[in-house]
Amino acid sequence: MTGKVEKQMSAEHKSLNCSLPDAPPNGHILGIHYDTNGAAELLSDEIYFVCEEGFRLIGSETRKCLPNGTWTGSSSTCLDPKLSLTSECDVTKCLNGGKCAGGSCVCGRGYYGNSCELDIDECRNQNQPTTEIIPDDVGSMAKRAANDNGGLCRHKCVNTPGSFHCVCPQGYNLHKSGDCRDVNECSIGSHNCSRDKQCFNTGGSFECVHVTCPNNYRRTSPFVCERDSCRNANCRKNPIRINFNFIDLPRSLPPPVDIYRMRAKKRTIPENVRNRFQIVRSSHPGIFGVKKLDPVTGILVLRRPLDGVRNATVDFELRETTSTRPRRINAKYVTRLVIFVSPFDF
Ligand SMILES: [Ca+2]
Repeated sequence: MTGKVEKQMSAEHKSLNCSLPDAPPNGHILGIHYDTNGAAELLSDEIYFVCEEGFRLIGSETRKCLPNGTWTGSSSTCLDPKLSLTSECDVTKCLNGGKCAGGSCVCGRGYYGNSCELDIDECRNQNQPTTEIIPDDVGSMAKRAANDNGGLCRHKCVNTPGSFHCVCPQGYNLHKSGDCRDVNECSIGSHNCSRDKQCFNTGGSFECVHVTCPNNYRRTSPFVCERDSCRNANCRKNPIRINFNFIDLPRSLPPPVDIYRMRAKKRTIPENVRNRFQIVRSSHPGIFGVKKLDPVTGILVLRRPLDGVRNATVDFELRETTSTRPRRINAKYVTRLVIFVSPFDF
């Protein structure tokens, strides 16, 4: 039975308005309900083709009705394995590598239409969350890629006649799965950092980093500044040590996320001593917060999205105090976190 089917789906779906294809000879279409008047109604936006026993399905097993009134996939045929693929073919009719079977064209990968004259735009479904509406004709590699990252390509999909290819931004290599993998410029030596700086790899790029210690501090290793001996009380209020750490984050990190863990060197502390973890300086107040995991461990947490932030600096302090009166600060240690945010989600 053929006819035009219309179905009003839930609010987020548009009305389905696809012409129902003919059931293949020696086969059936599933996913359609016929009322007592013989009117067809789609049970969902998908239909399924099955062949009678002994016949082999050629073409799409599943087709989905798109909002523009067309079906994904290509026409389906139930082929009698006893018949040759070309027995009834008009070889000039099926284009782009399509084969004729049962009087109609079974299209090669990347094409659809009665004569396989139409190119499947694989990139149209790039951002769909599942493989469901990717035409069956798309190769299994593309489907695997779609499963990996919700689209055929991680970054950009370029449709071509009968196929497609993926493009990555500069600073990334394209993987065969369609994923974009960061180039580590620091390990392959393609960075241009001068000798007095260190290369730090980031998503899509790299940074040349250098630590300058504040006055009255001495650099004791590439990323550690230790306070010199103090001559007055004011000096003793400054942190004993400043550690520098560099962090690379993707743009769309969904908060809350633990960013950095700070542990006191003293794993056990006397009863009258408390460790306090806090942010004492931040380039982006409100975006980061602190939680205390246990008496000796504090965690810097991303509390708000990084949208638009490219670089951030946070001074994360461990303050050791006496908990009995008179309260006294025994020591302060600061970790200066320099955070680089990738312009992409990967
Ligand atoms: Ca990089």
